[in-house]
Amino acid sequence: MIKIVSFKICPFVQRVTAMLEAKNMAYEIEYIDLKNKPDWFLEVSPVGQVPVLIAADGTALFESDAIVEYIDEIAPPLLEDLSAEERAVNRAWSYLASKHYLVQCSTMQAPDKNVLDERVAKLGKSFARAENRLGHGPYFAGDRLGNVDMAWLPLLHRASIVEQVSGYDMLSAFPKVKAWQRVLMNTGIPEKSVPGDFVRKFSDFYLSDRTWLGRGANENERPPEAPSGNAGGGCG
Ligand SMILES: N[C@@H](CCC(=O)N[C@@H](CS)C(=O)NCC(=O)O)C(=O)O
Repeated sequence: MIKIVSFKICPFVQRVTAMLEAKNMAYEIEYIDLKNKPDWFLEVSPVGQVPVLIAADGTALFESDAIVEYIDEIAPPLLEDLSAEERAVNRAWSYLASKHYLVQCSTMQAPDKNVLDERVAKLGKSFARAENRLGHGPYFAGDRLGNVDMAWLPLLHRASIVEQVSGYDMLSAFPKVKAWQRVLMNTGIPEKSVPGDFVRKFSDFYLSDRTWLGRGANENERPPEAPSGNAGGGCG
């Protein structure tokens, strides 16, 4: 069986597990501590990063782009009968999402409103591109769930948690993206692609007292406290 080497709140991992869930593929998951990487992990991961996918024959794959393409090759694609050009366009839209995972991570870690606004503006450029490209939905490609949906899912899932916990909606200017977010949340894939304690781990890290979002986006600003440990670490 496929094994995914994971870190609980990593969006690159979630992109991979979301694909596996969307395709109903069985997999095991092993969580590691990124602050104390085990030797066996460093031996199989040239870059020392998660996700790593250990294939059934023992081959270790790294880099989420390559892993997702591998998953697409070993199981029927979510969208069948796409031309080479359509597949390439979909990969490009997927890369656009994954290039912004760390931008979103750093946005959520903004210590004050000014920094948050700067980072949200950068992140918003990618949501604006999606807004311009989305059609009538419900999914990116219309009525069928596809790879692009799975690449954007970590961004949209995390934006949803931020909104629920802090009241701050980073998608408020993008009605089509917002509708897309609702549809993807309703697939159940967001919850299935993360561990049971995801919201707590995620909130402990990104929505703690050291971030503006964590101190209550809708409340008066209090000065940030000095960082105190970091709840197990995050991605960016
Ligand atoms: N380009 C990589 C990025 C993966 C990545 O940044 N993973 C982070 C966790 S979210 C990581 O393993 N960080 C540990 C490190 O860089 O030492 C991919 O797409 O798989």
